[in-house]
Amino acid sequence: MNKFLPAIRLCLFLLVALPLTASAIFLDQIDDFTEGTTNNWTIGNPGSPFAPINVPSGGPFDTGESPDAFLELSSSGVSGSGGKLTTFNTSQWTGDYIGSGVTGISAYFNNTGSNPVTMRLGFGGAGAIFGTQHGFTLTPGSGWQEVTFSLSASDLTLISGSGSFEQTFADIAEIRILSSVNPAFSGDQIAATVGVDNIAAIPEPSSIFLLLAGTAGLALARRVKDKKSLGLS
Ligand SMILES: [Ca+2]
Repeated sequence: MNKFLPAIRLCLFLLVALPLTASAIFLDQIDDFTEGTTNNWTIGNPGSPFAPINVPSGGPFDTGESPDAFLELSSSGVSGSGGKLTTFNTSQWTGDYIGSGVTGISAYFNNTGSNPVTMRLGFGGAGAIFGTQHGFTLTPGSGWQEVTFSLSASDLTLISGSGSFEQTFADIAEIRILSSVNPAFSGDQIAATVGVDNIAAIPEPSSIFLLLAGTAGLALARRVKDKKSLGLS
């Protein structure tokens, strides 16, 4: 056998497989920052003192013995790079939200700075930019708070562009985490420090309810069947 054959096969496999495995949203995906990286969350300027960093301990589920890493965002509040609390991701949070059934994003935030922040998400996709209508205001010293952003059309505000909600969320190119008093794609200029963890792609609450209702219905049906088989009903 050609001694280079395994290497050639590997190269061919990578050529075929890599584009398929390249970043795309899927239901239940989660960024928990255990790998020690920023999971592709960036401000586009890695050299900036305000670039997101991975903090190895102090996350929401830190037990001391078992450290919990998280992502820390910071901003200066001064005009120029790093002035606004905004981070973006053009990797694993891109793609078809509608086709993958992702209709919500949950995350944990911790305001460790000295100014209140209002956390929101922004989405840039095919033909339009949307921002979450509801923001979550966290006062300094908030501790870790879990929040859920609904991605229903009625819970999103069109920021710019003319593409529809359906077009945009079928082909998201960029998502942002930001602090802004109003729905936006770029944060307010603010001096802030915020911890982020467990950013998760979830189905809408009504889907979870239906799933639970379905499970409860199955359990009930099974009990009735068991009773019948025991001659109890
Ligand atoms: Ca974590």
